[in-house]
Amino acid sequence: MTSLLEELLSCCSASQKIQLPWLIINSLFAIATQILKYLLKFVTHTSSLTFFFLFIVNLLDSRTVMGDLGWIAYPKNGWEEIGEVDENYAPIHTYQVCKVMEQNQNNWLLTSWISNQGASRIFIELKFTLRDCNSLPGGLGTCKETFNMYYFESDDEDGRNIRENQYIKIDTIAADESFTELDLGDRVMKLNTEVRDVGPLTKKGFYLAFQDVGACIALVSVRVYYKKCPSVVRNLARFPDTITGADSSQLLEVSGVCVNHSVTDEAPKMHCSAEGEWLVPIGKCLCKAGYEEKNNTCQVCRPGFFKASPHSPSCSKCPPHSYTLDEASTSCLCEEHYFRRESDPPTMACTTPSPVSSVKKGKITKNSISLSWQEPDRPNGIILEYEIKYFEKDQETSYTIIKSKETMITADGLKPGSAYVFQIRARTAAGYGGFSRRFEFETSPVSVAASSDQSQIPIIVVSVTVGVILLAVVIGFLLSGRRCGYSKAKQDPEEEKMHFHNGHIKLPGVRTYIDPHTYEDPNQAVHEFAKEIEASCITIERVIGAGEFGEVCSGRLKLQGKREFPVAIKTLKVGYTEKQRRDFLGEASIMGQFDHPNIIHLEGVVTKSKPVMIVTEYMENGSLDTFLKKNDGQFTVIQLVGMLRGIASGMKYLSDMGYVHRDLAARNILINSNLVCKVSDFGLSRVLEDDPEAAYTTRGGKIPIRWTAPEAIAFRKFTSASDVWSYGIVMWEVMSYGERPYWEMTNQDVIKAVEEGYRLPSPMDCPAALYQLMLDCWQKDRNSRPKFDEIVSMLDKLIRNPSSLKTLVNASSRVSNLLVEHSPVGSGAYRSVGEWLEAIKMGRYTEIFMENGYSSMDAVAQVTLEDLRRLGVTLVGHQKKIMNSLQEMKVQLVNGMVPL
Ligand code: ACK
Repeated sequence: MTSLLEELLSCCSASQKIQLPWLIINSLFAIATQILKYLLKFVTHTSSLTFFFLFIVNLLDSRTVMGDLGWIAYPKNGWEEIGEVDENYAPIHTYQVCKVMEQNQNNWLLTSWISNQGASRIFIELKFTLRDCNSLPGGLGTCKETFNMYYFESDDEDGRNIRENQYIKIDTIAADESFTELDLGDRVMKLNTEVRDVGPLTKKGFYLAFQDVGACIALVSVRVYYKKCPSVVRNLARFPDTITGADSSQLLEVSGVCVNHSVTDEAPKMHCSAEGEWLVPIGKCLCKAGYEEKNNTCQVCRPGFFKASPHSPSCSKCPPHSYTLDEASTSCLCEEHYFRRESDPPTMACTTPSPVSSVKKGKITKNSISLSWQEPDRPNGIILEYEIKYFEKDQETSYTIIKSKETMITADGLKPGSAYVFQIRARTAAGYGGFSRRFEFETSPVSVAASSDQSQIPIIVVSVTVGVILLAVVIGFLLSGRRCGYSKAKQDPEEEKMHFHNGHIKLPGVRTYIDPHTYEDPNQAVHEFAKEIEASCITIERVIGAGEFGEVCSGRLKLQGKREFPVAIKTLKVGYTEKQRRDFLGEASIMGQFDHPNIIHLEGVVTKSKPVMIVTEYMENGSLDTFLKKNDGQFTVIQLVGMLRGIASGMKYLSDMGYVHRDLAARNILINSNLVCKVSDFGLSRVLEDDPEAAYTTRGGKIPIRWTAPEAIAFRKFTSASDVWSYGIVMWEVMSYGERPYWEMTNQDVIKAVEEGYRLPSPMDCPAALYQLMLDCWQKDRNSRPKFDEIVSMLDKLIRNPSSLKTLVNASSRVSNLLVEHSPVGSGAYRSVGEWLEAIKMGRYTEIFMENGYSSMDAVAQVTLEDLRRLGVTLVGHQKKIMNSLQEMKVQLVNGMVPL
């Protein structure tokens, strides 16, 4: 073979001709590998788009095998190994064959047995050079520019002697670039890299074979590998090393195991893609009570600190007048002479009693006793309310609690002629004081003189008593509702836990959003729901944007006993009015009530110094709409669905809490470096709620028409169902990478078109199942729209079964679902196709359009996406520009915007 090459390439020896270039390449490999390593280090440290690191496991790399590869070539004069070593004296296993002058070549090169180590899909990367047949002297009719790759599965090494026809063909391998004598002269090496994958594999290993049928090839390296998703800890759950699935589109659902000292909140799961990437984390673990999260682990609360429930974010210092000497405390004990009610939260301070001392009886009837008392001398703060506990004498186990802001109450529904015991205590911001001593009063006895018929007495007594009790129950219920009170007899242990908010009974375990406006003093609401942070704990680093009330900055927060971490800081500009301060902090009062992985987390507020600040978790990738526009076309459908799933899950939480967002839009979603989306911006709802005129004068000036359901625009019917409509618009924004809904149509035209039944068309390349979900969210009848929990389940189903996302909305149904009916584009807007294309900066396609019969605007109106592709408009951005412009023209026409 060498002599043949010498003839063919007359300047150098044959081995030089093939080896020389790949020796250069080998050194280039070494340099490139080093550069790549540094780059990877740099990227993983600096990129805000940190994806999980993916793992490739080599099963064979011919470049790193030190000894004999053990490959077999036959016939013997076919493939031959070049016995060279590199600069480190490591053998370079390159095989070459070049029988281009001889007819009927059938040269086989068999690898040794390769164990697949349990992988069911493996990848083979070949690096090779191939001689350009045309550059060889004439008359070489037999010269080929391809070779074939085969495999044969076997559980052990016995399969070596199998026949050629038992091998299964993987592919014919062709070179992207073949080299000529000229390239060799210039020392230009055209090294080809081809990767093929094989699967599903069912045995323990396999052989590879390379068949040459008359080409001039040097096989420089063969690398066989499989991919796996590497073990990670995410949301406090550990996910094991997971070998990717056999199918190239398969997503393996993997369950995570909660790390030490953590408990399951929602079953943690992630999906391992065929590419070895972890995608779409679902669920999470939480550090159990007494432990807090640090660096993906749960660390014990130190003595003096406690954490009452897995849902509390971190260990807190024991509240005033309480202590704990143990690690992992879930609550703190009150110091001597300090008290806390059993049902008080463990965050409440222990207080010394300031007890109510003088209690006077007022009016007494046979069923009621009125009491009044004096505020304690040293109340230890402002008294927020009194708690009055009373029970029938000697019946202490069954008692009633009334809460009152006044210093008097009337206990009714009592038995006539019975003694009742009363105790009163006051509550300040620091908690409850001790109960007063016991005061005993008696109801009046029933008068029986009025009855003339003695025999009727028992009946009358019974019916009066029953009537009185029923009346008392009804009155009691009405009163408790009206006063948002807590009056409940302790008959049923659950009942004592019941709370009333705005007249609604709140069931135990279901948290409800409390509108900060229901507080007389908005400052009280802020401090109830948000932690006060000392300004000295915050380092502001840079301004990242402008908020409604002042600048938004990024910075770091260092709380005592905690690691410093990045935060976003919203500031209230100087010279604010009291109303602005109230509105600004109102957002914190709302945000502070939420605790969900898809809702932006409030760290706390600074109100005691200036500037007033709201501190939240930092979201590296900022707002979703800007992020998507910046990364147009760069995510897989599964990644986009993962984002949508997160938003839906956050919205489900808000709707369960009874909170209606009213301004759900991609600009109000923040996204972090793990592509987790979180709902933010809890400001607008307040404004709309209170001011009937404000529907059209909210902060941007207007209600967000394009995102808002028709019933909310028409008669301000904002509900979770109207949030679902907005969610559909967010889906559309996400799938179209931040496109503006309804493009440049005016708000009035949008309202009109939607009222007339038109809806946004499907974004390009959108899975049909997702577009259908959008249309469901945009049902005119709000009761027919899906609920957020249904949306979450539906998206979960799609994620679990990615093949269901493969059916895309095709071009023809895109057209039938256009915002307007399919009407011809008239010649009114543009006089010629050229003028139109120039106007949208696509003038380069004018000639192609004209040559293919699209010479009039009417003809252009029929263009579909497929037509564009056929015409050679292959850039997705250009396809979008042209299709969107066409849609706009159609919309404008129907709305009479464009003169015909
Ligand atoms: O798109 P952005 O970078 O993301 O610009 C806006 C800007 O501040 C004004 O709202 C950014 N922003 C707001 N809250 C946060 C946050 N928690 N983390 C990171 N960026 C934020 C937002």
